[in-house]
Amino acid sequence: MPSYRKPWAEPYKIKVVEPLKVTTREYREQKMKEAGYNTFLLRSEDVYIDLLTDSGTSAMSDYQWAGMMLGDEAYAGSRNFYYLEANTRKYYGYKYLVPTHQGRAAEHLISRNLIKQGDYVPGNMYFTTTRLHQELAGGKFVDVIIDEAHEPQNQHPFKGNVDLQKFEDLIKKVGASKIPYISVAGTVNMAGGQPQSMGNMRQVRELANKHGIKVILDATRAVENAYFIKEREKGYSNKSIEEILLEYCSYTDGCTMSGKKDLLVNIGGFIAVNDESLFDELRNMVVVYEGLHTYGGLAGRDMEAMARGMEECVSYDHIRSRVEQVGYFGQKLIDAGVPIVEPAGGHAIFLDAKKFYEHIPQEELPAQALAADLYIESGVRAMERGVVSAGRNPETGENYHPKLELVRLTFPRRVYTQAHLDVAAYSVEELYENRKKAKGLKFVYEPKYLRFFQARFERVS
Ligand code: PLI
Repeated sequence: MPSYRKPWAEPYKIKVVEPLKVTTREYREQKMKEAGYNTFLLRSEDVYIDLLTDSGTSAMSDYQWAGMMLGDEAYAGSRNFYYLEANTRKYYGYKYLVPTHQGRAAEHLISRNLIKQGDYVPGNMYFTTTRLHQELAGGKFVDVIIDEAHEPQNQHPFKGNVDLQKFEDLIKKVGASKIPYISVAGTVNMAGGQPQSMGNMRQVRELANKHGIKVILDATRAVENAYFIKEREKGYSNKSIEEILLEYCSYTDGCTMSGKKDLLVNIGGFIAVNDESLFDELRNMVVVYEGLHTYGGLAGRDMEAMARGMEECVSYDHIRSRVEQVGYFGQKLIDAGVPIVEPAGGHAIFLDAKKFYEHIPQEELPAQALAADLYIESGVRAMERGVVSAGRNPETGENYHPKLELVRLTFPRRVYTQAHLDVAAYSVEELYENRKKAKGLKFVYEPKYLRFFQARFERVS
């Protein structure tokens, strides 16, 4: 027997490669300055290892690419739509499907349909686009996630859980008639990719039922959530990912989906619901904003790739490798003493910028500065998930001050090897050793909506 632990390997081999460009520090410093210290404004060709997002950046399989050739590009009634509809029923269990071009389009439609001016929408932490659509529809988002989710080093295995007491308190305070639905995500992106337990989802359903409140799932990374349930929750270790996913969704009335994550495609999304009259409304509205209800802004080939991605993403070997790759990276940073959100999330590792750059106050945007510095020092691209992403309260105009001030290193599925991860981890560790030299940033341009995408900054003197 060898003296070391049995290694694991990616459950795929590489058929097509895309060369990476290696640049110098001086070059990157110049590019970061030109991009206003916002990693979203860099050109991708200037990035070495791109950990900006796992959204639409995954590698499709040969099976998915083969499916692209079977695109039925009819305006109405494409066969790829019916296949996607059948697979959505099979894997997620919802009766009715409305395709959309991506997740935020689904959020737009569901928010416009269900939320009235003055309503409240509780949720297990906000997500940027989700909350914005709720607000634009006249709603007010209320965070009802458990307190542990806001503590980076808290080891709770299900930091994505809804705090039922907070949910009940809100119902008592504003009345159930002002709460059209609770917005539940599994996993929870802004909390660090943390999962929600099945038991918690079941209890959310029970409480919502008592008051006639709908439960709408953000199913974007529900397969990753199912993997954590299998690994961590009593009674689920012998169930398949498919069984867990179906049970999880069964406690909800419908979902919005960004297919660009779990579903292994570069574009695509949908809404799926069980209620026929809601479906009728959504199907009617999709033709105004997206396209006919059998394509919703997608090409037939995109729907085919997404339907096939659904089949692939529930494979245990796939999802285990995907989540464990993230865990491997996280463990390397923990071993090196770098402060991260623990336990490791499903799609990303989040650096705790408040601790990493202890000397930079939150008003000087430590996470934004850290993401910029990481690119300059190593060519690794990450994303701010702190005060810049949180934006402003639309009523008061004040900045939201999230407890979590994070930098997200996000892993595209099936794209990078363990060697890339080692290089990225080394880069973070090196930056951590030199952290004392770092300086903060200030806004020089701030767009009105989702400011983190296009804002520009300069160094504070
Ligand atoms: O990027 P979209 O419009 O396909 O999906 C929006 C969206 C909805 N919910 C969740 C949990 C997301 O993570 C999400 C998009 N996330 C992005 C772009 C990300 O980088 O995490």
